[in-house]
Amino acid sequence: MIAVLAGGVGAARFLSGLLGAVDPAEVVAIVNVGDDVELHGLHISPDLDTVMYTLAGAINPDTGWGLRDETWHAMDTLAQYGGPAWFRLGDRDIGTHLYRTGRLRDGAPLSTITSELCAAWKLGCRVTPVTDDRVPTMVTIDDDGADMEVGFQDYFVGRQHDVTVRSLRFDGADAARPAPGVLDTLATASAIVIAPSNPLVSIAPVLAIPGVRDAVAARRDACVAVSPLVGGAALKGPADRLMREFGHDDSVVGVARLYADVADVLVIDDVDAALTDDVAGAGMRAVVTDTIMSSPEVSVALARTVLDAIH
Ligand code: FO1
Repeated sequence: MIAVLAGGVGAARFLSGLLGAVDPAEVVAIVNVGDDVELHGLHISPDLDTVMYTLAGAINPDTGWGLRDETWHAMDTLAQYGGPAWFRLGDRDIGTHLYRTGRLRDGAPLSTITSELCAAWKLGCRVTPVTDDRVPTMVTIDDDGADMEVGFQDYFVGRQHDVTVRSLRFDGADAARPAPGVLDTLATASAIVIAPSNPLVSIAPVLAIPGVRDAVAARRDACVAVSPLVGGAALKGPADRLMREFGHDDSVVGVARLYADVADVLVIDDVDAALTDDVAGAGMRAVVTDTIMSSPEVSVALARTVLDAIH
């Protein structure tokens, strides 16, 4: 088994390359649920859906989230009434949230529902939330000089992550339990990969579930991380800005310092090759390659390099 700790878009692209490099039945994606949000009475799991839709070949290529060939009639109607339409749910995507929410109301765990959804999309690999419990990421932002705590999607989409973040909290994480199979998978996987996702708001909430960080650290020799920062910048999202705001170096060296206790190797981009020794100084062996997944071929090549780094 190859376990992949995953956030959204970057992780989904990496996973798609991995499925081109190994037997999909060997892959388990362990996905962040800190981004999950309840809106209109619906339970939305953006990272799970981004991974699922990408691996199904159904992702919207323009946005990187949601479904391709989407229509927006429900949101347009909601907006017509003056309802909250800031978080855009496409008409087809709403079907996923209706199914998930209905099954949650029936008492089914999120991991079971995720397996049902992935089976319906005929995915060859396993996708699981890191936990079946609710662990919403809460973001304290600077609101005109005052601290204000908001939900993750309020920060990320509502405010376009264009605000100063003072602190982050994974609400309920201390009491959460890993989803069935997560700890066993981490204990027995031949490789653990930390996908190129935001270390602070995508991977940290995965590692925050009790037992997960220890399980990964116990397999440090089998764990490889892929840097989401390339030349000091995030390809998508606020990873670089958040790294600076939290006092970390906004480079592969800062990423290495965050992961050195759980992973042996950090895969960095060619443009960061000169930082190889600094990554080593931070406690990780650097492997240099093209990490910008601009085509399926690059994603597959990256996945092969990642696996070669520990085997
Ligand atoms: N991101 C946006 O920037 N705007 C949206 O309106 C939006 C809606 C949305 C609906 C469903 C879904 O699964 C994801 C959605 N996202 C949207 C993406 C999401 O907010 C973030 O990309 C992730 O949470 C960060 O990983």
